[in-house]
Parts: sequence; structure tokens; C-alpha cells
Amino acid sequence: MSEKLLVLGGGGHAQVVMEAMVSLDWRERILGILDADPDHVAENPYEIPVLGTDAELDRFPPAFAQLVNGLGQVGKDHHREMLFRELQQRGYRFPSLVHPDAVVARGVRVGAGAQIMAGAVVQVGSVVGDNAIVNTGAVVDHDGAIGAHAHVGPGAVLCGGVKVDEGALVGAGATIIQGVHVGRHAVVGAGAVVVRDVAEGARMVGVPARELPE
Ligand code: JB3
Repeated sequence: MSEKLLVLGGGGHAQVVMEAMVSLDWRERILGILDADPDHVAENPYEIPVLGTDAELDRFPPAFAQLVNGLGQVGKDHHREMLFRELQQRGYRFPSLVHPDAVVARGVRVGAGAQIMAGAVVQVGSVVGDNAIVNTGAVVDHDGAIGAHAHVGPGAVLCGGVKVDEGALVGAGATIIQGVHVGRHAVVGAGAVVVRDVAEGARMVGVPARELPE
């Protein structure tokens, strides 16, 4: 891969993304950061410049640059998903990003723009969908299925055969036992222990996890 790269967003998640990119020896290919609020982006240790807002994309057409999604996902905010969909439709490609200190088993399918961060483990038979995040130190054990745009938070543990549907969030440090299905856009709270399926859009918190009323 030799194309130039632009990072979308300059906040906390983007910092982690840039660390992974530099660890992969991609620094020379990174043109800069685009952010909705460019004047308030913190400096980064890689001296990657802030180029402006997404309007700057007019200067960098899809044939010239690929994009890396630096927006995180917390709670029920799906801006990360919408931005990815919109820019993919405009023809931009998003490379998958696997930190060199992540452990990804042979044969695991990693989708376009999916991000697997430092210390994460994705075991054999698993799939990580487009634009999904397996964040720092998270574990997706054998035969896991992480849907497009889903986020497995730092230190979460998904036992064997767990399925997390599109856009769902598994909070930091949550544990999900074998074979559980987490529905689309559901949220599992940080530290929850999930022992049964989670309905689409539901919010589950606690130990053992219980559904919060709307
Ligand atoms: O918990 C962890 C390890 N990470 C969290 C991550 C998953 O989510 C992190 O602690 C944060 O809670 C959150 O990270 P994120 O999304 O980087 O949040 P924040 O630090 O608020 O930065 C978001 C940045 O995106 C801000 O600088 C916004 O101005 C920018 N932004 C928002 N909308 C945008 C857009 N940038 C571009 N280019 N385009 C947009 O549409």
C-alpha cells in the first residue's frame, strides 16, 4: 500500500489511531488530520499537521488519498458510522488498521477500515466488519463476529462465538459469555457481565447485566 492517508478527527481516538499508523511505519504516507473544529485539535507527538475541515477533501480526491476514521464511538452516537458511509459512497477507501502488537489469528477476516488496536487479541474463526473497532487490549475469542461499525471497548472480553451486530457498543471491561448475541446498535455498559442475548437497541448494564428501561 503506497497511497497517501488522511486522518478524520483529531481527538482521543485519533491519537490512538495515529499511534497505530506510526507503529506500522505509515508516518511518511500521512498527509494530515481533518477535523470539524481544526483550531482545537491538540498537538500530537508525530508532528502530523492539521489541514482543516472535511471541506479540504476537495483537494484530495479518492484516487489520491485513502482515509482513516479517527472518530471514536461512545454511547448511541453513530457519527463515526455516518461519516464512513458518506465518504465511502464518495469513492474513498479506508484501509484496515491492525496494530503490530495486536494478535490476530490466521484466517480472521478484517473489513475495510476496521481497527484492531494494541494488545487486542482476535481468535481463530472470527470476523471483524467494516469500520469496526476492537480497542486496546480487548479480546474477541474464537468464532466471534463483530459487525460493521461496532465498537468493542478497551479490555472487553468476548468469549467464544459471541456475535455483536452492526453499530453496537461493548463498553470497556465488559465480559460477554459464550454464544451471546448483541443486537444492532445495542449498548453494553462498561464492566457489565452479559449472560444472555441483548435485543437490538437495548442498553444492558451491571453484573449480571440487566436491561435499562428506555
Ligand atoms: O475510550 C477510549 C479508549 N476512547 C474513546 C473513543 C472510543 O471515543 C475516547 O476516550 C473518546 O470518548 C472518543 O474518542 P473521539 O471520538 O476521538 O472523541 P473526541 O476526543 O471528542 O474527538 C472527536 C473529534 O472528532 C473532535 O476533535 C471533533 O471536532 C471531530 N469531529 C467530529 N465530527 C469530526 C467530525 N472530524 C471530522 N473530520 N469530521 C467530522 O464530521
